[in-house]
Amino acid sequence: MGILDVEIVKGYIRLTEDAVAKGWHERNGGNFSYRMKPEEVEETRPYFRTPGEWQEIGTSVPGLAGEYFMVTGSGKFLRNVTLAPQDNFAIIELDETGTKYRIVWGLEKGGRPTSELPSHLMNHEVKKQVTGGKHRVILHSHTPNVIALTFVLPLEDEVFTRELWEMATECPVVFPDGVGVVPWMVPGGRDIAVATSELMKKYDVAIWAHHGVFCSGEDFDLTFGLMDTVEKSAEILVKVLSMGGKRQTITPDNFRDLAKDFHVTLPECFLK
Ligand code: 2HA
Ligand code: ZN
Repeated sequence: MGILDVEIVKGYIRLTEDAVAKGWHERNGGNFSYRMKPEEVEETRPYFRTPGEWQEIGTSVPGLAGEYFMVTGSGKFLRNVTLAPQDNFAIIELDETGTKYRIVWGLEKGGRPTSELPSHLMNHEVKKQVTGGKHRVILHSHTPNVIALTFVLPLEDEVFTRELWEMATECPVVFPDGVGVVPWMVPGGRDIAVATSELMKKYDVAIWAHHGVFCSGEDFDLTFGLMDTVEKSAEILVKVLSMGGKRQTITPDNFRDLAKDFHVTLPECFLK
């Protein structure tokens, strides 16, 4: 029995494999974090090493003080997570102020958590609060079709939500709150983290123009499934636009009927 036999660790690794197989993680592109449950921390604790030094997160997340996260390493290639988990991701612990972290497992050949750690942690902090602790997963992927659309569609939440909903009947059921769009910003810092976490108050999906997507969810299946649904819908839209555009589509009243039968609330701002 080793840490790689622990269920939650197996699940974490499996998601990286699936996301890489999708073509969302070229080179060191994209990153992935999971807010661990206390019992999962206890299951993995026997494998922890003497913790490293406390390091600055680069932002403040007091709502996550003392929590543990599994997180991919900065500059690490997600395709290598399966081959050498201990070198490519880490378990980190946050301090009691929510401003510092330290590595307690992994990244054995050196390195630090993802360059997008501020965005991941600020999203986790918001999602923990607005979902009453249910959401635990943040996945950032470089999904080609969504990225392509950010060069063509207006960078507005209403436009992206409506277009993605129209491309697959299940979309409004999978992400009834819609999707948000962050204009192009320098990645890796606090500013883009603040902008993204602001959108995460309303949405489970935040698109970074000309860069990629952040998805939040309760578990690995739901979060991977959300990213997959959004990207597939974007792929259909790219095909439709390439074939000369829509000749017919799902109408606002169709959506209202769908909402009734599937017991979801679709904000009217997306049905104008
Ligand atoms: O290279 O995806 O946003 C990692 C990233 C940065
Ligand atoms: Zn990225």
